[in-house]
Amino acid sequence: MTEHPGFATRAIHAGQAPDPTTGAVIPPIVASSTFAQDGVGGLRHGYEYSRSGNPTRTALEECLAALEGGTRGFAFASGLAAEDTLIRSIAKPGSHIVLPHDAYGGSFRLFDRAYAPWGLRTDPVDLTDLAAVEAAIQPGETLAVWVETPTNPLMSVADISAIADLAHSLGALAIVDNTFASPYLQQPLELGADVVVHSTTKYCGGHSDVVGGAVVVADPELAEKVQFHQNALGAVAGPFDAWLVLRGLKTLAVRMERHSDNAEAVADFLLGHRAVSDVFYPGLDDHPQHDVAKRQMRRYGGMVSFGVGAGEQAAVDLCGRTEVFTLAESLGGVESLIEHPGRMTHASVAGTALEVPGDLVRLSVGLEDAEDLLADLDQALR
Ligand code: P1T
Repeated sequence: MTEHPGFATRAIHAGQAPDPTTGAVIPPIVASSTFAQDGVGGLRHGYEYSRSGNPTRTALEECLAALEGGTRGFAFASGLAAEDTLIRSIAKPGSHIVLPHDAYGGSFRLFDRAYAPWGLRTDPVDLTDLAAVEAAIQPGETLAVWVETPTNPLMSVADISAIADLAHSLGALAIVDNTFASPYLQQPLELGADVVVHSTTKYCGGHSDVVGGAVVVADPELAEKVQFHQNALGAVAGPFDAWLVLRGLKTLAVRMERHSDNAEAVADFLLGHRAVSDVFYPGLDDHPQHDVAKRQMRRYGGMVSFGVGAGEQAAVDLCGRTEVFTLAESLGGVESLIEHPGRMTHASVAGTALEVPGDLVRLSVGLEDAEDLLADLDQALR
């Protein structure tokens, strides 16, 4: 490869040199759980057992590290498994973590319900308010600021470099969940963050056919801790899953361009519709953090949320009336999806500080023809 290959070149080639034995251009799915040794401890290419390391997973991990500009990448069985392994690599009982007050419900549930009994302390904060973030960081106690940007489902945008600077000045790490933007649209490590996490189930995989997660770290010492815990906890990506994500990554750049084109058209359409009260999309000039988004994102991605003026029941009914948009959880695939966060993806945070508005509808805008997407929304809103 050239000395500084571009994003699409890295997506197609990093970690994926043709197989030295057969010349296979695409990394094989190495379905072996174990690897023959030439005498005790005589490992052929460093592989001994597929929980510790697997060649297909290595290809994905190297590609992820190259795309995020990190030292090491690690692939997991799901986004939440990635988050869990990262947190258990760095936290101990009593550790304090600042969370976004509008994070993905499953991430909040992990911290609030699974970790709280183990003594981890968290504070949900509006990450768009830097004074509030500063006030929430307890110097010497706060381990990290957990950033999700844009957030799921309200699409608020946090200033990654400002938060990383603030966190570092007070002795904390900055961790960014980069799932909504994908590494193509946003590069948190370059902006000063220490760690990136992904649900690779979403844009990285890109075809709604795999559940996976990733951690990419900048610091080699932290990488060693994550590597130890990846093996010790064992929630690794299987070889077939790793292969699917790797295949998805090859087209990430072109997909994100088209997702952004289509989502911009959808956001503009919704903005002009009388049944719609609010449109949440960072690409809109009147999005409250549009300037920050413009600075740190290449484009604004495929996720659009909106409020239905007639209220919660109207929002729920609308979700059942679309035909091109499929009513389903998840996001980031080639096909468009619609969902009601309050009753679906974010039902687990009802009654907490993270409860989402009942009239909110979330769209994962796919790669279909834009005019078909607009016509579908138009008939459903009528
Ligand atoms: O589902 P999983 O691969 O474990 O990833 C969890 C996760 C982490 N971070 C963000 C920002 C996410 O959106 C998710 C998963 N989200 C959905 C399933 C959803 O429909 O919003």
